[in-house]
Amino acid sequence: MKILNVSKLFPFLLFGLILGIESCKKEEEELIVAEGLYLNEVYAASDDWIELYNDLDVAKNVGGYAIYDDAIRKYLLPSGTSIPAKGFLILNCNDQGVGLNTNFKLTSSGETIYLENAIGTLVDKVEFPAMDNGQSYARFPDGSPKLLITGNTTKGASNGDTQAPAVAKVDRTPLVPSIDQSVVIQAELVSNINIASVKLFYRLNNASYTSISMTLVGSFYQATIPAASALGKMEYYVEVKNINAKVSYSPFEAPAKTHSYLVNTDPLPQLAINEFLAFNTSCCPDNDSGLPEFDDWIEIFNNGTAPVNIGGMYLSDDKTKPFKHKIPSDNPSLTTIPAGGYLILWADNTQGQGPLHLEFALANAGEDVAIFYIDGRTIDSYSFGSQSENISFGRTTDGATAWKAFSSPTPGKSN
Ligand SMILES: [Ca+2]
Ligand SMILES: [Ca+2]
Ligand SMILES: [Ca+2]
Ligand SMILES: [Ca+2]
Repeated sequence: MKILNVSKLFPFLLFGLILGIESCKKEEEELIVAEGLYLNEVYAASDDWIELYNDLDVAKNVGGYAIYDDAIRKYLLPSGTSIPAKGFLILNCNDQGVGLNTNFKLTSSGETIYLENAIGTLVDKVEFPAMDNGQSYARFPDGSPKLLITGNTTKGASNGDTQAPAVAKVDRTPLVPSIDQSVVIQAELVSNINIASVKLFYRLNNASYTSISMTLVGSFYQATIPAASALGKMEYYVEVKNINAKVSYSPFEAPAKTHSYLVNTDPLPQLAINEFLAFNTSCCPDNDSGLPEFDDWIEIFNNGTAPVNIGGMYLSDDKTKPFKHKIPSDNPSLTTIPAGGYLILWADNTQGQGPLHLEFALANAGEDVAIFYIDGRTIDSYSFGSQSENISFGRTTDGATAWKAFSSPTPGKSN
C-alpha cells in the first residue's frame, strides 16, 4: 500500500497555487497580446460600427476572431474574412449577428469592447466614452495606443495623424433663461492643441446668425448670448477650427441642427403630479405591449378649467434635468388632459410602446418626479423616499398639498 507523502507534493501544490493566482490576475488585468490588428475607430451614436485596422505588411485572416461587449455573447467574424495589409474592415453593430453585422449594438453613453483571436487570446480592447452624434473614438495615427474623440469620422479609411477638433460637451447657464437673462455658453473641447478658433453662432426666431469668439476660461471655451430682445426661440451652435483647417460643430450637424432654448412667458398650466407608483409588481398593469407589464406610472391631474395638451412638455425623474423626456407633440388625442381629468404616463423605459411611455423608470428607493413646461420651467415636482411594493403615493385629495400612501392605488381616477 502506497502512502502519499504530502511534504513531497508541497512544491507542486505551491506551483499550482501560483498558477491559479496568475490566471486570476490575467482575468482581472485582461492581458492584451497585440498582433498588429486593432479596434481602430468606434462609432456609437446610431448606425453603430467598428473599424478594424491591420497594421501588418501582409493581409491578415481574421476568420473566427471574436468581438464582443459581453463575454457571454461573442460575435465571430465569418471564416475566410481577410483584411489587406495596412487595410480596414467595417463591422456594422446592428444586432443582426450575420456576415459583417455583429450580434450587439454599441451604447452611445460609452462601454468597453474586446477583440479576441480565433484561439481566444485577447488582442485588443477599447473603452470608449460617451459621444455626441457624428463623433467617433479613434486611434491617432491608425493602430496607435492614443485614442481620442473625433470631430470627423473616417469610416473604412485612415484616421490620419491628427484628429479634427471635437466638442465634447456644450452647456448653458442658466439652463432655463427668462427674457431678462443673458446666457453663458460653455464648450468643452477634447483637445485644445492646434485650435485656431472657437466661435459661438446664435440667432433669435430665424434671424441671421451673430457670431462671437469663445475664450478659454479654465478648461472651457466660453461666450455669452445677451438677454433676448423678444420672446421666441434662441438657437445656437459652436464651431471649432484647428490650424489644419479641420472644422467641427456642436451639434455635429450644425447649422442644420442647433442647440436651442425658448424664451417664453406663458402662464403655466395648472397641472399636478397627483399620484405615482414607483414599485409595481402586481398592481395595475400596463397592457400597451399586448401583455400585462407591471410598470411604474405617474398620474397627472389637470386642476384647471380648460383642457391641456402636454405634447411638447417634459417629464423627468430629476428636478435638475428638466429636458430628460419630451412628450411627443404628434398625438394630441392621447396627450390632452380634460379639465378636472387625469392622465397616466408609464415610467417603463420603453418609449417604443407609445407616446405615454417614458424613457425612465422611478427608483423604488426614492428620487424625484417632475413635469416641466415646453420651455423647461417647472410646473410641478415632488421628491419621494423609499417606496413599498404596490403602494402608491399621492396627494390626499386631487391637487391637495399634503401627500400620503395609498394601499389601494387609483391610477386615472380621483385619489
Ligand atoms: Ca477610420
Ligand atoms: Ca420602480
Ligand atoms: Ca411597458
Ligand atoms: Ca389617482
